[in-house]
Amino acid sequence: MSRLRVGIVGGGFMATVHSRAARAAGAELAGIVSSSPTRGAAAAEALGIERAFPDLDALLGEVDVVHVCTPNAFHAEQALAVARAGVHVVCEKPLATTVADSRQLVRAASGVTATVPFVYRFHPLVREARARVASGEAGRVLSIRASYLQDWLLSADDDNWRVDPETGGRSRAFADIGSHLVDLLEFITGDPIARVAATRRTFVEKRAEHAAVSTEDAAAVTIETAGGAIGTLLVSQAAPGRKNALTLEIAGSAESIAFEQENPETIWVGRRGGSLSIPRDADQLSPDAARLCTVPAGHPQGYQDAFNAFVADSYAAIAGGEPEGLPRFTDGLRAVQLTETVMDAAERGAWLDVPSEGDTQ
Ligand code: SOE
Repeated sequence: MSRLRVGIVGGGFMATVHSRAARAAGAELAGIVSSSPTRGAAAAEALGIERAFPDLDALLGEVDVVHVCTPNAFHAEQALAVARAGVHVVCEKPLATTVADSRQLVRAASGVTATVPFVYRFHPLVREARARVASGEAGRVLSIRASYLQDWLLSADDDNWRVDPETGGRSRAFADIGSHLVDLLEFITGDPIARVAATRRTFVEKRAEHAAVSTEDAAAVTIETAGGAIGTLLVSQAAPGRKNALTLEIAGSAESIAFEQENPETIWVGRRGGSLSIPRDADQLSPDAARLCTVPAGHPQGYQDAFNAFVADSYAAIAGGEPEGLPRFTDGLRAVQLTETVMDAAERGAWLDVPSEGDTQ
C-alpha cells in the first residue's frame, strides 16, 4: 500500500507536534500552508516537509489527509473545505468557535475520517482508568474533582491570539483547555455531563497587544452528570507554577481513581483499605491500555507518545479500521457544546442543561 500523503495547515507549535506524529506513523509529509509564503517556506524547511503550497486549495489536490493546526477561528472554514474536497481531516480543538459551525462540520465530514486531537485519551493509564469504571471495579461514580491549570497567561506581558475573540472565539481558557478536561472526564466515566452552573473571570483586561480583553482567564464550574454524579471543574491559565496540570479524580462507590497529565505513568487507586499506585506496565493492564504501551515499563511515555498514538489511530481509521476511543468530529462538537453551555451558564448566573448528542446532530 502506498504511504499516506499528509498536508498541514498552520506553522506554529501544534504543526510541529502533528508533523512529528505523522512521520512516526510512517506517512509522507507532502505539503504545508502557512499564513504567508515566507512562513510556509520556513515551516517546510524546519519541519522537513516536501513543499510549501500557496493556499489550501492548491494543497488539497496533492494529499490524502490534512491536519488543521491554525488559530481557532479558521478551523471551520478550512476543515469544511478539506472535507468537501473528499480529503480526510484532523482538526485541532476547539473544532470550531460555535456550535452551529461544529454541527455543519460534523455533517460535511460524514464521508471522510474526521478526528480531533483529544490526545490525553491516549495515555495508557487513562484507558486503564476507563476500563476500571466500565468493568464496575470502581463502582458507581459518585463525585468528580477535575482541574486544568496553566500559568502562561498570568501577567499583562503575556499575550497570544487566543485572548482575542476574533481569532480565539468567545471562550478562551475553557475552549482551549477546559475542552480537554470535559472530553477526558466523559471518556473515562462514560457518563455525560447533564447540567452545569459556572462563573468566569478575566483577571488581566489589558495585555501587551490587546486592550479590553473579554475572554476568560479562568472558569469554575459545578456539574451534575446524567448518571447522578456531582463534581467541580476549575480551569485557569493564570495559576502560578502550574504549566499543564490536568488533574482528574473520580470517586466511585468502591474506589477512587486519580490521573495527572504531568505524571501520566501512574494512576492512584484509592480504597478505604489498601490504596495503591498502578504503574504503566503492559503485562498488568487491560487490553486497550496495553496496546498503547510502546516501550517497556520503566521507560517513560509522555505527551508526544500520546499524540503519536492518536495520529496512528486516525490513520488506521482512514485505512478502514475502527480503533477504540478515537476522538472524532462528534466529540469535537460535544466539547464545543459543553463550552458554549458553560459560557451561557456563567453569563446568566443559572444552572443550564447541556444539550445531548441527539439534540445537536
Ligand atoms: C495551550 O493552552 C495548549 O497548548 C493547548 O492549546 C493544548 O491543547 C494543551 O494540550 C496544552 O496547552
